Amino acid sequence: RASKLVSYRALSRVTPSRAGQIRFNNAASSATTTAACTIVSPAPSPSMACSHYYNQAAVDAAAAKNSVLLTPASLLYSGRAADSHQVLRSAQYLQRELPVRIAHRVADFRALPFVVGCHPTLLAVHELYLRAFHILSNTPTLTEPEDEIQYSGLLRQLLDEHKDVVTMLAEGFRECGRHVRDSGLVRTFLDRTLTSRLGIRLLCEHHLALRQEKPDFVGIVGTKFCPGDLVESRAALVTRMCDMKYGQSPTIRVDGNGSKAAFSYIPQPIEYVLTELLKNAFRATVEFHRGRPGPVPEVRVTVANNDVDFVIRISDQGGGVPHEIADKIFDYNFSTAEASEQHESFFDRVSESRSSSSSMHGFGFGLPASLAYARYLGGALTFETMQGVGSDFYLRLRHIDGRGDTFRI
Ligand code: ADP
Ligand code: K
Ligand code: MG
Repeated sequence: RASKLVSYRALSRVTPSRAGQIRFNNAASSATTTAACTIVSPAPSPSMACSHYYNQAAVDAAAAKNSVLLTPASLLYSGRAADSHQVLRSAQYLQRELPVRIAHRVADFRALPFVVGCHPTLLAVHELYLRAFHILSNTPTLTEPEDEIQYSGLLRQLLDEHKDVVTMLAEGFRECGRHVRDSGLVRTFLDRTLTSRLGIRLLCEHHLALRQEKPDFVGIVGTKFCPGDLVESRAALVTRMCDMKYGQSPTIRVDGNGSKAAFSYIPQPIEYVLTELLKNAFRATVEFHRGRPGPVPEVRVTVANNDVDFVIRISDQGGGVPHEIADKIFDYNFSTAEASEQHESFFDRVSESRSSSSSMHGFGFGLPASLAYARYLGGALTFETMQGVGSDFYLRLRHIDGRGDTFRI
């Protein structure tokens, strides 16, 4: 038991050096030490640096395996009776599964064109994944409840380390995406990286949430999810940001038969998408009506609910999407935010950095990421726009406890 604990402590101090070796802090051999980790980063020689990213037999082996996807129904079912035995089993699943999924991400980074893969910010993300891979694939086999506690601590730490990955990808691709002639390649990479990351985080957060009792939740699945309430709370956040930036904001109206409905769903990804759509609607409304007297027109959100799916429509009177950019708004990194504003714009400092929905405005990631998430959830994100008046964005998602197939995480 003692030796297992020591190895966990050691793992949390693993530092991938620039030259490619994972070094354990020597101090870790003493279980009581509090010494900080040492970062071993000798100046890399180019060949060593490259071999660090490409010579990874363990990654290759894991990447050759298929991942085991779960349905929301199975999360709900297994989570309902979450005693310490179930929680341990959930951790054992993650212990097998996470290295495989992370190895797939690493393989995708390696397959990027050279100029892109060498961008410092993208290389830093690649490195984060490699580090997570080595940490997670070197954890001692989980056999007892105490092991699970240690493992969960590690997961929480890794979730935190990876929280800015989307922002880093957005920044990185903004600078080097234009060097890639085949734009489909970047889109495929980002769609896959973002949705796979979402899945990994959902699984980890589900596991961590299983350990805490939260009313009306089984892990990450809300058993009384109310779309109208979620819209109201995201709108409150976006209203604050909009007021801060422009000194005014549209009021919000929520209606439709689904606004008061309650059913089982995983709120987290919708939270992200709604925030992005509301920010866009608020921004368009305020900018279109700027300089005109009186309050700006409201943003109306309508929720329709039925046995098969539910649809959330966000309607604004922000002047619509101009013809010449209508086919570009779903492209990664396409944005009409002023270049000079892109860094300090309030849209950048979006929702809580704790959530997976990090701030994206100004990077042009809001719509494409939302579309990727909607599709990952087996749904759709579409829009209609009336140039000169405003736009309607429709998010359509299938029920997870309804008939028919659901998505898999
Ligand atoms: P960002 O918000 O960072 O610019 P998005 O992907 O969210 O990136 O949106 C891309 C672009 O689409 C915006 O810059 C804006 O020009 C346009 N757009 C999005 N939503 C709306 C809307 N509701 N009304 C008008 N234009 C919009
Ligand atoms: K965009
Ligand atoms: Mg946006």
